[in-house]
Amino acid sequence: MSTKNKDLSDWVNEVAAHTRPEDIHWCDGSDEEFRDLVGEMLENGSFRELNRGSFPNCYLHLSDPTDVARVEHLTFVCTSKEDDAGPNNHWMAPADAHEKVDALFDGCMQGRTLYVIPYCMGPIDSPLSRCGVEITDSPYVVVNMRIMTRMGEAALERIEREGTFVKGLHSTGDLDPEKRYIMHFPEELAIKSIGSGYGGNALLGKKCHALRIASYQAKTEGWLAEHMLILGLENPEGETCYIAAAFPSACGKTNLAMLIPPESHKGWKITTIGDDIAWLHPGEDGRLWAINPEAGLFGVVPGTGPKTNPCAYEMIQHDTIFTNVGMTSDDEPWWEGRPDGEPVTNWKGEPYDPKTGPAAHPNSRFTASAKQNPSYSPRAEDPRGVPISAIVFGGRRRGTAPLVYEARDWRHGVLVGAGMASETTAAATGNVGVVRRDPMAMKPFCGYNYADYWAHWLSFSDKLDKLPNIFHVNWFRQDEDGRFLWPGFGDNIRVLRWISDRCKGVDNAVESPIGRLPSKGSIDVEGLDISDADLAVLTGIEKNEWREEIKAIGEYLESFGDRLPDGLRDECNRVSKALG
Ligand code: SAT
Ligand code: MN
Repeated sequence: MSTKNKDLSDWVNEVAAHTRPEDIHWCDGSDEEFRDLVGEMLENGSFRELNRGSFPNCYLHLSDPTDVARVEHLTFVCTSKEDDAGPNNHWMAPADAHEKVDALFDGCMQGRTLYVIPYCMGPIDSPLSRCGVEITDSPYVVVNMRIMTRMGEAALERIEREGTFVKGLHSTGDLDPEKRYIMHFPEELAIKSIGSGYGGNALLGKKCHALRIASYQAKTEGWLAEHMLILGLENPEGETCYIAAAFPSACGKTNLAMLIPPESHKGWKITTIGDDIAWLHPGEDGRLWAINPEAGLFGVVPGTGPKTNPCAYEMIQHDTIFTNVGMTSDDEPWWEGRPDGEPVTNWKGEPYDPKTGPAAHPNSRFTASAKQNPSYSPRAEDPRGVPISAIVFGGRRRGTAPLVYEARDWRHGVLVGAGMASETTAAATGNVGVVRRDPMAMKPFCGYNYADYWAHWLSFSDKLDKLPNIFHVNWFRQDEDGRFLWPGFGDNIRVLRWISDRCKGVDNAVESPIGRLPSKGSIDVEGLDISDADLAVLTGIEKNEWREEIKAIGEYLESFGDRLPDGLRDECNRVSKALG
């Protein structure tokens, strides 16, 4: 296989001359190709077959122990002007960045196969989808990209028809953390990533293309690329309300997108369109429409069990790639939160000893096709996408942020998103549990200056006739002793119902300086063991805390200087005044 597209064939030849692989393989995305690659990896030991009887077609990959998460300090946005990348990104001049990584790519594929992966982000026949080609020397990346994207022949046909595609060059290099860089060139629609085989650093269709490069493209083309799940909330009458929700990595997007309602909620159903990324476009009807650019899930494994996330638990019993979990004596995958089995080896392949840490790495992942999810919505394949009624922002906050509140209008909603903060998780290397600002959950993923990004968000009030309502939620409120005040998981549907009622104009809220809070009795807590006092804390605000919070948000926003849109500054001042 090769291509009629000259730009693509020239690029592949140029990369091959530079990286000097032994072979070149054009991926067609077939079952046979997948089986061959798996076979090769079983042979060279980078895959282990898991128990054929209980986990059919499941494989375990253990990464290099220094290569288990995204590396934000080694991730760069390389625009010609530093200010275009903004203080939210690490920046390098494009020429310097190319020089730096090109030296590392020199001869790096000797003795290896160079794989050409044409892929499409979004349904293959959707005008909202965008294509890319990833060149990699990692068969692990190929098999993951096959699950995560629409990969192979059909994507190549679309690329040949359209002519444009994002160029992503990847090599695992020698996995030396000192020689690891994830470089983005938004002006060239190009990515160069070397030295890591980990998901977010290596599956270039995901965070690198569908968020960093796409957010930049979306800015110029008038749409939004967001770190959001998309779910359908279906009521007993069969009506569906589509909700897009942004939370930082490892804060429960996958769980929320696949929620199973508790017994008390007969007739209610959640269907999943996407669990991580949403591309949002203004539709001809004046509404905001969303597609999920991905075709699979790359989810956190620990904590996945029949109680916390029954859908994910079911979907990973077959045809799944496990990365960095432990293993039982009968070759089953094992992770903290799996209700049965016992680990004998840990994620490093060593004998398991609880004294030396967990069996599964806290950021261990599963890769599985979205279609294996029992709550999968066929609307995920709809080329038009789904119409969004509500946008939800959320973080992991011990204090301050109530269970749920609604922004008074779009401009206020943009402030709510821009003011988001969350405790850090194991999805990126660095300290865990530190509160940091993570506007719209895009801190690691916005491919341009946040100030320009907020201005772009604000501009949607002119682009749409029917703006989605905007909300903020926090499932993680704790008391002084660290006890969680809200049960979370399946019971979060109670909050989603309040949100969907708000979108319909139901009178269920009271005004407060920070937005609309649930009125007394408006959140259904029937069957929950929750005290009135806890509920009051969850649905109320502490004005003093919020004065501090708004002050901190204002200071953070001002750190973006002159580029900060006036609308956002004015809105912050308005809320600050309202708090008195
Ligand atoms: O970036 S990953 O795709 O590896 C997962 C995440 O951090 O959201
Ligand atoms: Mn994510």
